[in-house]
Order: sequence, then C-alpha cells, then structure tokens
Amino acid sequence: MTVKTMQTAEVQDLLEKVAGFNKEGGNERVKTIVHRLMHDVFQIIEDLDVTPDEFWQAVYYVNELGQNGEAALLAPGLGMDKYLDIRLDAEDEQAGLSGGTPRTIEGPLYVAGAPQSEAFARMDDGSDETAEIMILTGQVTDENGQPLANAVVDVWHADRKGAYSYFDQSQSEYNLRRRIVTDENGRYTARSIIPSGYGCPPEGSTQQLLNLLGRHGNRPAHIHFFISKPGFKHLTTQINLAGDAYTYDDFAFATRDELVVDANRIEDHAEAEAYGLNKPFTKVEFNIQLVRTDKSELQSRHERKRALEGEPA
Ligand code: MBD
Ligand code: FE
Repeated sequence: MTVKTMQTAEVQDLLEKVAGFNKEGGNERVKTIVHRLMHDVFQIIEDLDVTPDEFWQAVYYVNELGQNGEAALLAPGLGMDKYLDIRLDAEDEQAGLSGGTPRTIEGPLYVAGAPQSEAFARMDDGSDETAEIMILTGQVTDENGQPLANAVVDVWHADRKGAYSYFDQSQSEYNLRRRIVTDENGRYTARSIIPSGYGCPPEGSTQQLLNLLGRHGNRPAHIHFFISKPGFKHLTTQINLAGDAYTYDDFAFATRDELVVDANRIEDHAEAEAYGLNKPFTKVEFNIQLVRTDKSELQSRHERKRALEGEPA
C-alpha cells in the first residue's frame, strides 16, 4: 500500500499540536526539535511504508534499550558520536582551531574523579598477574613542540576481558583509570596492563540491532584520553593498538589513522629496569599536541552525563 498523507492539513496540524506550538509554556528549543523529529519520523513511515507491526517493534525496542541501559552504547554504534566529532572538526576548521592531535569519541564508559598523581601512575591493581605489562608514555606539547608541564592526562581503558571498572563491579575502584599531571618536560608515564578490545553484550539491545544490520559489535584494543591545560583546547581522544583485528573495523567508528599506535614488546633488561620492571613488557608511546585557545568554553570537556561527575571526591 502506498498512501500519501503527509501534505494534508490534518497531519501538518497534528504535528504542530504534538510539538506544543499552540501552547504558551514549555521550551522553544525543545518544541522546534520535537516538531522536526516527529515530522521526520512520520515522513519515514510514509516513505518506507512502515507497517504497524514494524512500528510497534521499534517502540518496544526502545523500551528494552533503556531497560538495558544501552542507549549510550547504541549511539556510537549508529555513528552518532562520530558524526558529532565530524561537526566539531568542521567547527574547529571554521574557527581556525584545527591542528594538534585529532579528537575521537569519548564513549559511554568514563568515570570522573580517578586518582591523580604527578608524572607517573600505576593504573592496574595487580590482580591480573599474568597480564602483559604495558608502559604507556608520551609527551604533551603545543603545536610548536614546546613541552607543556602541568597538563592533566586523564586515562582509562579496559582490562583483559574488555571490561571497564565501575561498570564491571568485579573490578576494584578506579582500576585502569588515572589522572596523570605532566612533569616539567610535559611527560607522563603509566604502568598498566595491555587492554583487550571491547564487545557489545551479546544478548543486549545494541547487538540485537547490529545483527539485523549484518554488523559486529566489536572495538579494537584502545585507550581513552582526556587531555587538558588552561589556555589550550580540551582534547578527547583515544589510541587504537595496531595489529588488532578490529583496528580498522571499529563498530563505534573511532579509529583515525593518526591515532593508531604500535605496541612494542621490549625484552631489554636495562629498559625494563628503568621502569622498575624485572620482565619483558610492551611499550606504547603516545605524544599529544594541544592547540592554543583563549576561549574558555573550549578548554574543558563538553557537558554530558558521566559516572560520578559532579560528586564530591
Ligand atoms: C567502549 O569501550 C567504547 O570506548 C565505546 C565508544 C563504546 C563501547 C565501549
Ligand atoms: Fe572504550
């Protein structure tokens, strides 16, 4: 059946009432967005001849998505986080604020308030005794290569099962989450363990939809960063470890060529000892360039609901 009703006065009038255009109160911005959103939903139903059965499947899908707490996981899976990044990149370009290390998506698994230390942090709690030791180190500079001391490098990553502390209640508090303040040479160093890639919960709503798209729900092994220093653009980014099967096939579309980093096995005893280690380890180097700005709103991370954000430490 192909019926066309969108252009009728009845439907146009319905949309205006749905969005509260004929009412005084409420929020104008929300009205504008809901009007457009519902218009486009109606239009999809018309154009694609969505059946009542398909429509109600979608409604109950949204219910389950919320019950599973996966809305912020489906979002990157559908490229929405990536799309917001594309827009931020374009805005930077327009404002003459391009350059430096590229941004990539934050993801849904940050937890605010990780322990902070100067120059060095051990990130893992030592419970995974057979994990490959990772030394993650680098220098934060400005675009001219001048070292930036006292930059805050907020790092978080998954364990060997691809799970993140806090969301995985079996891990200790703030396991694999630290804030490291760069030293006088702009350097930071973390001792941690090599993370595994992430996979969407196999029985979850996100994976259910990905299956219908013929897509997988995997991310490569990766490490998240917020890097900030007053006077510089806040940077949200990640590195992907080279050689992972999903390095260039990330379900969340976060990989950028500049952010693929080698993980180098170091067998040399002297180098191990320099990091206080007595066995081989894997070294990951990530240098970060920040872009100067005097716009204070660009110097901190954008607002978003985050675990433990805004709570007393
Ligand atoms: C992750 O670890 C992640 O970084 C993203 C973007 C989505 C799901 C899990
Ligand atoms: Fe992640």
